[in-house]
This record gives sequence, structure tokens and C-alpha cells, in this order.
Amino acid sequence: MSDRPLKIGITCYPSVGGSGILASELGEELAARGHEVHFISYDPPFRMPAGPRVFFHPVVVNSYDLFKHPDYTLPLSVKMAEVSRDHGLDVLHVHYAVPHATAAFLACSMLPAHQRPKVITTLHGTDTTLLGRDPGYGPAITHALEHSDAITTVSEFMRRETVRLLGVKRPIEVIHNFFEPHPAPRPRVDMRRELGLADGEMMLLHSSNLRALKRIDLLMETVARLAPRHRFKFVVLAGGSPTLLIAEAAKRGIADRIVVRERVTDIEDYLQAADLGIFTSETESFCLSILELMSLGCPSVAFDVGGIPEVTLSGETGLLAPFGDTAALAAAAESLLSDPTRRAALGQAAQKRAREHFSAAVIIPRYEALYRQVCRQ
Ligand code: GMT
Repeated sequence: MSDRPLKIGITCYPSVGGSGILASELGEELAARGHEVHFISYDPPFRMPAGPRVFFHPVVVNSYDLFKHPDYTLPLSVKMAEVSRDHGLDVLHVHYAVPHATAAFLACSMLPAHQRPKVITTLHGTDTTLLGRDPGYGPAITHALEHSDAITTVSEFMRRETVRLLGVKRPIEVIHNFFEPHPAPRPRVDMRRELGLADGEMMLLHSSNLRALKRIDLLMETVARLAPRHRFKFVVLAGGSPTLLIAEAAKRGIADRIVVRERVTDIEDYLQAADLGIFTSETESFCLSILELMSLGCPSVAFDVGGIPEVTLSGETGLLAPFGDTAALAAAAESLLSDPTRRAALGQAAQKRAREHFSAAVIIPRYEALYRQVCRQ
């Protein structure tokens, strides 16, 4: 296949989650490189780019009295087949296997051979680590993976887990996540003022969907251990309901330290204002949030789980503590809060690592090469 621009369908969840964010940013980068990108989902993805060569095809789900649970997989597969046929897609790249990889398989089965796009499935995390263990999903995920033209995972950890939990024997390519910061729309001082940070006060940042596996209990336990020796505000960019977090903060007497922002789109505003990231997940396949902070030169402290040690190197670009050890995590955070020189050195190394390993310039050509490789097959 020549180097002509490709027509790429992208399916992801449009809600605030790492896989959807990654898929949106991948679409933005591909369109900027001249490819045509077709998003297919029930809503426009949260960070879907606007601009030439980017299209959105909504999946409409009707409700029928007969069905207790509305079905998304079939209308999605029909829309995938329709977009593939009408736009001559070369590739359907699905993010998060359930149900997108199965819907892609069905879509291809509906099309004559010459209209079938190649299917690439990227596994992001809980599609394997949670649903892969569920007997009601596992076999369907394995089946869809076996019928994908290529499988990628966002970390080596995820690749190992996919083999272990789903017994996938096909080659799996690890293509790490990337992040390409946009210029922050607002100056750092304005942001810090708006967030209520006094002079000399530190800004800790956490961003996630606040789901159970982010372990908000451990997060608040760690933050509570810091108070009141350090002057800080704890800013949370919530991609899910902050009710539990606020209750946990009140229970621990640190409600006055917490600033919550929801559905933030200009994330760079907050990233550039932060002094330290803090994460307490019990598992992560990658942790895009740590990378986002690294890209702006901010180190994080986190538990040493899943793919996190592939992203940040403990002692070099951040600090990691054993899972559940909130005392060690708080001590790590305090050591950086009280040492601006070390914090800056880790932040600089973090930014360099983000650029050298996890930037669009490094990662996008890997996806492009994979698309062209499957198209040649
Ligand atoms: O659980 C989440 O945080 C959301 C989830 C998703 O699929 O949107 O995140 C997963 O994918 C992200 C992007 O690849 C990774 O950075 C997250 O680590 C991963 N989450 C888990 O594995 C728990």
C-alpha cells in the first residue's frame, strides 16, 4: 500500500475515561497528519477534536418495551458497517474491547469482502482486567480478539494480563499511550488564584473518574496524613461523581483543603498550575493522568501497581510506594513538597521522559505503521 492518507474509523466510549480521551487525541493527531477520521459512538467523545477530516457518526439506540436492557452492540455494529461502506474505511480502530471489538466483528460479517475494513483492537484496562474475568464476557472478548486483524495494549503489563486472563495466543503489540499538551489558555498565576491557593501554598492534583478502583478511601487517607504540617490545597479533576470523595474529606476533617472541578476540558490550565500529582489506584494499565502531569513537568506520587512503573520511574521522574501503604505514600509526597529542588529535578526528568517515550511524535507513527501493515495483509 502506498503512503496515501488512510480512512480510519474510531470507536470509543465518549464519557470521561482514559480510553476515550486517548482515542479522541489519536483522532486529532491522525487528522493533523492528513488522514480522514470517522468517530462512531453514541455521543461525540469528550475531547473530540473539531476541524477538517474529522467526522462524527452517532449511534442511535431505540428503546423497546420487550427489552429490559437496551442493546447497544447491534446498532453500533450496523453503524460501523454503514460508515465502513459509505466512506470506504481502511481501518476500524476500536478502543476498549467491550462491546466495540465484537461490534466490529459483526460489522465486518455484514459487509462483502471488498468493503471490509481491517480491525484493530486496543485494550485499555478493565476490558481485560475486570470484564475478562467475567464468564459472561470473557469468551466474547477472546473471540473478538481472535478475529481482530491486530491487537494492541497500552502497556506491557496489559499485554501480560491479556495473555494470562484471556489466553490470547496471537501477537499483541504494546503501543504505550501518548499525550501532547496544548498551550494552557490561562496563566499559572491566574489559575492558582482562582483555585484559592495562597502564596507559598502547594497544589496537589488528582484527576480520574473516581471509580472504585481509584481507591478514593486510600487517596483521602494519604492526604489526611499530610495535614496539617504542609500548607496545600488538594485539587481534584473529577470525571465521575465526587460525592464519596467529599464525604471522605469531611470524615477526615480536611474538607477545607479540597477543591473539586468537574468536566474540565482545558486540562493544561490545571496541569501547569500543579506542584505534585497523587494517585492511589489498586490497578492501572497505564495511568494517563500521571503522563499528563509529566508532560507539563510535574512529578507524581503513586502506588506501584500495573503499568504505572512503565510510565514513571520511581526516584527519577516520580515516587512510587507499595500498594496500600498510605504512610509511605504520604512520606513520599511530603519529601517532595518540602524539597523544591528535588521536585523540580524530578519534574524536569518527567517531562523529558514524556517527550522521549510518550509524545505524539513517537507514538502516532507506530499506529500509522500498524494500520499500513494490516492493510497490506
Ligand atoms: O478506569 C479508568 O481509569 C478508565 C479506563 C478507560 O478505559 O477509559 O482507563 C484505562 O485506560 C486508560 C487509557 O489507556 C489507562 O491510562 C488507565 O490506566 C486504564 N485504567 C485501568 O486500567 C484501571
